[in-house]
Amino acid sequence: MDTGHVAHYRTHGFAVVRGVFAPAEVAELAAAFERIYARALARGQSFRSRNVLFQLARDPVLGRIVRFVQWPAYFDPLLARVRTDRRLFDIVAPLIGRDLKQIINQMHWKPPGAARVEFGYHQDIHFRRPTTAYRDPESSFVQTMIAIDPHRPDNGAIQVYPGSHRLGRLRFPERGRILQAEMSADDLKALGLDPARLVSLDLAPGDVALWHPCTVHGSGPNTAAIDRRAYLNGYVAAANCTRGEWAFRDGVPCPLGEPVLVHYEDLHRRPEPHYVDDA
Ligand SMILES: O=C(O)CCC(=O)C(=O)O
Repeated sequence: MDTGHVAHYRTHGFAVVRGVFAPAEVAELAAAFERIYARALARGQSFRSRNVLFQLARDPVLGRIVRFVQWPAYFDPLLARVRTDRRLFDIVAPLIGRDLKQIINQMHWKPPGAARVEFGYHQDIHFRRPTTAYRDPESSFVQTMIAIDPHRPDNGAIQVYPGSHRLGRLRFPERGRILQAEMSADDLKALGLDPARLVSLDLAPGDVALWHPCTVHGSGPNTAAIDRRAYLNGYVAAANCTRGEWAFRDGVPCPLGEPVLVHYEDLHRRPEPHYVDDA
């Protein structure tokens, strides 16, 4: 694989690798997104079963929608295979090594016309909790995202702030959960950042984007007539994290077994399936 993305990532805090997944593979993934969306929506309310979370929300335009599903790889063989795909390893390993755990496995949707699907500007590093589980998160974690649909400004593409990975942890204005916050230029200005410097991730289906845990980013509503679906897998250098599912041991894919602690603190106290609040 061309490793040009490594230099770009180190300089700018993000990179795009073009054409990683072939059209037929993307079509298979898109079918999985359809299937899982229908399954999540059929619940009628957000739902958790151990690490798997179906997060629904009420959109002012579309009514009830699914915003994301966490850890679909536990129940879907295709998504399980892709999380340990060699190509994702080849993208991430030059940055954080060959022994990798995974702490993000997430499907994101922004259905056509959906208004309330923004992610306010943030740095992922603030969500690597508990902080005691992570050593040196700045240089140990990489987020990846596979575009399922064309990913562009009008359907809610991610906007990244180049070079912000070198700014350390920024103190964002308190706006509650980022998935309920608008992408506000004022948040950037409050931090002394110039909104004109933002770059929109412009992706074709099958492209993989990656970004650093301190890279400032957010994404807006979908005002287009097409979907905006994306499959996110976030990896961490295993030696620097006591949480997460093994993904690769010395480059060898690790299948999922019984769930281990990732984000859901009550995994062992409340393992039974239950409804949770919508976003
Ligand atoms: O899908 C999106 O636009 C949000 C992605 C994001 O900001 C994140 O996962 O940190």
